[in-house]
Amino acid sequence: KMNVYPSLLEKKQHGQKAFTVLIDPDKVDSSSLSLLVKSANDNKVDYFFVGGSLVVSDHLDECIEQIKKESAIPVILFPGSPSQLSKHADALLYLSLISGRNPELLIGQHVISAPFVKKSGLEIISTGYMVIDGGAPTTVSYISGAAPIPSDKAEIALCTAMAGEMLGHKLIYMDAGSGAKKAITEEMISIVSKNIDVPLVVGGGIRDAEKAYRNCKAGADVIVVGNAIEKEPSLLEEMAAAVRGVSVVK
Ligand code: 1GP
Repeated sequence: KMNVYPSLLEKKQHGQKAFTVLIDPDKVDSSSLSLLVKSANDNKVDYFFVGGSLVVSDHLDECIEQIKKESAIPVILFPGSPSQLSKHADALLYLSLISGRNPELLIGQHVISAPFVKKSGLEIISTGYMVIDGGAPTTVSYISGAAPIPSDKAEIALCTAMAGEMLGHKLIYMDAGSGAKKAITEEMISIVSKNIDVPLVVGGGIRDAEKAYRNCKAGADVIVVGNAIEKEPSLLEEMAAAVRGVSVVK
């Protein structure tokens, strides 16, 4: 069952980009979720991320069970806190907020939740999580109590990602935060991706297929979109096509 990370590595080896839809359990009900999942199936979305900085509602489990019932697309937990665990998911992004200097989010919460995480049986994907300034405070930047990396300081992002990789993280996730005003620049994506070997996940404030395409060209391996698709579900199709369009066909 532990095959999400190997699938990411394999895509990267073959020059294929992955498109991920972020689902915030607070923002869907079972009928909107059904429509979204159907569209994701039709457009061959690669992964679902489920979670968010704040999950207020208590239907995370239900939401994931429904996705698993209606789709074969792997479900990866993207937890804002250790309470966002579900045994119905396929894998867990085990996030350490390496861009911040809040020890709780670097290691403290991991220590507290380790026995539960281990017992969950989920595939654990150690992820160096980097929050990049998105032009205005986002939920993640506020909740984390940690300064994001300034959007024009590509060299800070670069050194942070390099350190994260050398510390053993299996993924680097650069996130401008959900609903970010400004998405991460291609310049930053390009510098970081050229200097790490692990897959690079990029998300936050991606609103159109063009930006998704340019991010992939710049070196992102996985594109994550939440907000834009929540607001305009028809965007899913063009975005998935744009991401696939960058893949090297072999
Ligand atoms: C947020 O990277 C994700 O953590 C996706 O952001 O909702 O802005 O697409 P959006």
